[in-house]
Amino acid sequence: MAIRTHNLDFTQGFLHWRVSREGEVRFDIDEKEKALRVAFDKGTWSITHKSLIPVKMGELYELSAEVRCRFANRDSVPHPNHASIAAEMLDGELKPVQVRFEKWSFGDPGEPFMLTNVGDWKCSEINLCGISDWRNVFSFFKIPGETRFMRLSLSGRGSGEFLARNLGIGSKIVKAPPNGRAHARSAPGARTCKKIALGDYAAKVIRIGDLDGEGRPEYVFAQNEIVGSTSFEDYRQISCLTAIDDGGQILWQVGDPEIENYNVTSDLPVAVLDINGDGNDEVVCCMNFKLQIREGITGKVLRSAATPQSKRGGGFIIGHETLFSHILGDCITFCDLKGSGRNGNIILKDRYNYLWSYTSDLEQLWSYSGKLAHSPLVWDFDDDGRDEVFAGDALLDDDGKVLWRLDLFDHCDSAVFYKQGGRPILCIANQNGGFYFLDATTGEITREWHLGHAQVLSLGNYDADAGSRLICAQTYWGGINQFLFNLNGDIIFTGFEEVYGWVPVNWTGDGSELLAAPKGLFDCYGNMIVEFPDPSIKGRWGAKVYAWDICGDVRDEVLVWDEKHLTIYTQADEIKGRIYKPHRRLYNQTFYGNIISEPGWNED
Ligand SMILES: [Ca+2]
Ligand SMILES: [Ca+2]
Ligand SMILES: [Ca+2]
Ligand SMILES: [Ca+2]
Repeated sequence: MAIRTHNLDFTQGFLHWRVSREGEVRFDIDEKEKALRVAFDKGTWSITHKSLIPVKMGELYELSAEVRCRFANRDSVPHPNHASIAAEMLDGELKPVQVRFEKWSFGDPGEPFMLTNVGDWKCSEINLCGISDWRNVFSFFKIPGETRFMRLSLSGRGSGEFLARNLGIGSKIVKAPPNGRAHARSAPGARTCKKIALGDYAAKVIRIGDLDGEGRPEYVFAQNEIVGSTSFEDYRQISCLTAIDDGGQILWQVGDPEIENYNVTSDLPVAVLDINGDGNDEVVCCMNFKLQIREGITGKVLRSAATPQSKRGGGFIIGHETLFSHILGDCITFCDLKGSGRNGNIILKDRYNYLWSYTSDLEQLWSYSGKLAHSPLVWDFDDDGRDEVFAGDALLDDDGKVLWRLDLFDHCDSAVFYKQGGRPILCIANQNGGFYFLDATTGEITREWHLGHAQVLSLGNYDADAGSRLICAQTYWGGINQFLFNLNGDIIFTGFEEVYGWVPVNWTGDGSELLAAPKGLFDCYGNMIVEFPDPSIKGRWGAKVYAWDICGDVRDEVLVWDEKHLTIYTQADEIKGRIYKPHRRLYNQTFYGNIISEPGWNED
């Protein structure tokens, strides 16, 4: 049912609406387009509906509109040229409703921290940037606790022209599937395989790899410290790297360990892989303005090059990163730009503006500046054997050429790629900009969802009965929610007001995957399927999780760590024969998802 609210389509002009502005802003009704038109130049504006719509906690609503955008300028510091449509949630005193929890009691979040106050509720926001012809947009949300009234508003700032018509607010559009339970029947229980007591070197950033080439993984911890701040962002550097074996013995350490340097709220430039093809994994990292390849087993520097000179770039997100003459480094991603069959290339980036590609000998190849993703998504999009790089706002060919470029609100936190009916599709989580499904050949948007601050994505075989892989997604800030999309881009499950996890785990070996959380494993519909014994959930900064095949058969173990312990959980049973073994690039480890599981079996 649609709610009857007066003059939402602006056919009676501004009757029942109240406008305000600062700077150059002009409001109009465009008779030809039958739409509201706002033209603005370095201005700020809002249009608020006068009705307070009474609502009840738990009700589901869809907010919809047709919009046309003309925001040409990509400069966006600190706020882009944009317009927004939103339903505000107001309490009994008409104050904005805040989202707070007593304590963090959920699974693994899509931000690397576990806050209990995520600010004013904002899950209904439809934020729009760039240039687009008429398109339908909508948000879908659940009324949070303490809300008594909902109020519709439009707002914008910067420079541009924005047209909107046919605003609508109505009832729910998505239903959870009736069974809402996936392949739970055959999941084995968990036992603790190893619990390693950590020293003062412990860190939220952990990397996993076979440093000595004997077949079992070792662990590298990266602590960090803030070395400088600008008005927008802290600059962080790796302060200590420590490699330990699976018995907890320190193999090597560089820098000074300090447990206060455990925490981090972003990625750090360190990654582990056999970059030179000799059978042992190396540690590739940035320390002291050097990009280094270190021998895994000793930490000895095998190769070193100055990190790139810092450059202003577009500054599209939070400003230029030029505090130091060279970059500190933010994230390292391995890929195969040459079709060598080996991941012998390195993508190094600063936090928001620039990325550079390298050979395994640390020769710089090409660079790109744009609205960067936290961690670029590398994949062979066109099946020519060479990886392309989705940088966040552009798809780059293996030689760095821009294949297409996007201009969406906010920046990309996470992306996954797949083919649906032969069509290459990229799904991205663009924070306050929303979730988008794009044709990966052209960059054309085919679906979009405005569900809150869009976070972490992972693609896996989360429900063996679903007939295809599914995409797990979360929102965080202004509300905490979990969603599940099918490959058509339909929402098939909503977990409002809680998150479960996003790291896919090949736990059963039967062809389906579960989601990792510090307390156990969830299915994709939010049911806890496996509880971990003696879970590590008391850490000062919360516990993080990851999946890796560490022991026993080819199924994944789950790593759970905080500042005190690294616990490795494995299955309570043993299986033989044909076991699921999906292909993933888990070595490109990031807090921001990007995990793509491709089906595979141990005997294939
Ligand atoms: Ca090893
Ligand atoms: Ca090697
Ligand atoms: Ca390619
Ligand atoms: Ca295993």
